[in-house]
Amino acid sequence: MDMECYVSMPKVELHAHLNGSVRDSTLLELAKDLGEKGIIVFSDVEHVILKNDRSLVEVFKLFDLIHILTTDHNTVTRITKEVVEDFAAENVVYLELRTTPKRNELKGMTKRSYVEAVIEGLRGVCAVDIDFAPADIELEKWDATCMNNASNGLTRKKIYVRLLLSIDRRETLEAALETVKLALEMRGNGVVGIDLSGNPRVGDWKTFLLALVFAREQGLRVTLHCGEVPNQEEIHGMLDFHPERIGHACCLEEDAWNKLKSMKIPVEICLTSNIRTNTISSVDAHHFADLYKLKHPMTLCTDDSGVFSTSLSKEYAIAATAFNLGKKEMFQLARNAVDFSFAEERVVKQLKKLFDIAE
Ligand code: 6MZ
Repeated sequence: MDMECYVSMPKVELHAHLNGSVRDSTLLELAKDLGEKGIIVFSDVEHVILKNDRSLVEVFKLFDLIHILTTDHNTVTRITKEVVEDFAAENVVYLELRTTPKRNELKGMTKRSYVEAVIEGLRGVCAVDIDFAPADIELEKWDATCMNNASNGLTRKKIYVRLLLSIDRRETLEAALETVKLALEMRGNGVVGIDLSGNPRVGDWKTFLLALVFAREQGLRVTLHCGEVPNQEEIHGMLDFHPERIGHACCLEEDAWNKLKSMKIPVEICLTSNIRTNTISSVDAHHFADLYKLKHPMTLCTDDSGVFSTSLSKEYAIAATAFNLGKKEMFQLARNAVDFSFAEERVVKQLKKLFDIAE
């Protein structure tokens, strides 16, 4: 299969961080602008943005820089629109986009206004049809309009987008609870769940347990970054919490592996991210092969397509080559991801229909 095949195939993205998925060109433009205003020195950050090989430590330093560049309302709206349009352009039909609500007093930004700016970005998507469950639109009418476009020969792409709000491991329990409450309020605007992420060497995941339990009790879906570093006590604790999905699952020792496999928790696999950050030594050594052989539920994801210069199509191409999988297997892998999405039944049904048509 050539690259074009992976691009044209419908795909589902379940692990993409908003600020990790920003185009380099946008970051450079924003950095130039802040450079001209004397807020940063452009020549100091240009090579940081364009650098390709990064350790896990460097990745989190880069996020601190990206957040300086992106955290005002208009920029959050702009990057959301661009990220969705980029995924749609490579035929991602369902995107579960995650982002950490941020407070920035200098910009008059609260966690709520941050999320509102993200939603404004979804509203602003115009290159494709988008369904992000906005509270003020009747969804059946929306579906009908899109069908109408299709039957009138307007071959516009369509993407379903749902949001996860992330808790950063640097936060306090109070801040995490604020994020969960915000997610509950924003459910009508397509927020479907909570993610725990951030530098895995910072903080203790148990700090957030109460917030995660509260999220689950209130019907939000939960995914955790688990096993990006070899902290076996944390990995066991996370698995025992039984999240509905986990991200990465790289550094699990045998008993945790066995636990994960017997619990059948779906894994969000991020090949390029794991290799670039040296979490896994090479693609051949990646646990994808083991999980695939066992038919363990899993899905290919980009993690941070901007930071790691990748795309979901590229991740499919890498997996197909490394693990010797054909077109049929790759299509099935993409289709299986629909079952692990946190979208409502209506969307799951529509996506399954879409895959049936494309087969
Ligand atoms: C853990 C990660 C991550 O939320 O500002 N993030 N957390 N492991 C990773 N693997 C490399 N990649 C990204 O997007 C950026 C934030 O997502 C989390 C980090 O907290 C990062 O600051 P948002 O949109």
